[in-house]
Amino acid sequence: MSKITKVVSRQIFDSRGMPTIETEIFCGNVSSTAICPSGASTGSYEAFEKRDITNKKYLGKSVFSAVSNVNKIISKKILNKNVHNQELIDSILIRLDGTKQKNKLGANAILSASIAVKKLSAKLKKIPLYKNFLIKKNFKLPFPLMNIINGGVHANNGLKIQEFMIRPDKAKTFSEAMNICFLVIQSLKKLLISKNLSTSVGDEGGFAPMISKNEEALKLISNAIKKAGFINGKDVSICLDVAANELFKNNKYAIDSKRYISYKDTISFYSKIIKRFKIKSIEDPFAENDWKSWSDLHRKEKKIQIVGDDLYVTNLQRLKKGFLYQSSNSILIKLNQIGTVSETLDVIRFAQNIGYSTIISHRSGDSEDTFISDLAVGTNSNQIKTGSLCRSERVAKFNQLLRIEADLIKNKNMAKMK
Ligand code: 2PG
Ligand code: MG
Repeated sequence: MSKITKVVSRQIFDSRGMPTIETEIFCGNVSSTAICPSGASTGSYEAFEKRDITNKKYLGKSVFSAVSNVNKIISKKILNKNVHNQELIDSILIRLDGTKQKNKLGANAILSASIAVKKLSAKLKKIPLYKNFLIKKNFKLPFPLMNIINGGVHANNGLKIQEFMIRPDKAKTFSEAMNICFLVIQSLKKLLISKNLSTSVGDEGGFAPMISKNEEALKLISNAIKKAGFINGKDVSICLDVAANELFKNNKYAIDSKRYISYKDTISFYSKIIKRFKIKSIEDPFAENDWKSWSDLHRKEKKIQIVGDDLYVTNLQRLKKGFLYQSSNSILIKLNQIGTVSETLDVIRFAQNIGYSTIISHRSGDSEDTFISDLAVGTNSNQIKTGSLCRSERVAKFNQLLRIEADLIKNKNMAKMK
């Protein structure tokens, strides 16, 4: 039994308490559900998220029209289709919408159906979800890019840089990686308490203390790494997501203070903190259309992982342009930026072929859905960004990776870090 027999969508809530869409797909009495995540710092080339902007019931945030698009339009077209034929189903969804950014049906409507199909296919094959992607053997677990201080639009503390993360570079297994992150987070918590700073958290579970200087956050983190018994830049590296789209005006950037400075001075600022705090990875250092600044930084800081998020928006055309301009060496992968599983896999395949690292990512508005954990392992992506070891919607992804690790060990397929 592999024909889709029923498709049902409903409005539920995400981790910020905002409405989102969940779709359940059935083959007979077996079903799978998928929940669409939602971003706060979005790129303008992302696929369109449909919300009922004129409906005041949920202050313009409800997704009833997207739900209705699944229940009334999408369901009719995918009923009776073979659930294992993901590419065919996704191409039907893409054609049915017919617009470049999925404006008609909404990428949230389309993606919830697309992911549910992928999950149901694995369930019916009776294989773990991570075995239903590009990789068929030699699975590897990803390094967590663990968010430990939140700023930007994910917290209201005045910190300019959106995400301060750590990556446990010396970990040999995923469990060890989690252990290292746990120790650094607990060490940071102690430090914050000792300085009378708040230990409450932001949207992605990282601490959101009332500090407004990037340098202060970086000092706290390098101290926390040291106090936990690790060496910054060796055992554990500091990684950033600047989300510079949010800090860009009139061709200038305000990354480190309220003052807007030129891209050249911004590059000097990056070089300074890279050296001083041994930073290994910077995401979205510049705005989404500022291709030249990206290439200049990439050329100057060859050893640093430069990650395109709002720059590429998981879009093959934009990735190809970035490859041509040599804008970066890494891409952040977010399913809802493009809207279907198949298009996401195409981007991952292309990125890996050109030697980019692929980092599978959550959104700041997320849910208990753990699809991205399986996607990371199933595509041999060497990093995953899914928040901190706090807030159940973030922890759920890490817990799923621990289950996958256990499953691989059970099958004598030792989980190893890349
Ligand atoms: C990002 C993401 C996820 P948002 O910028 O990388 O951390 O944030 O989902 O708000 O775009
Ligand atoms: Mg980002």
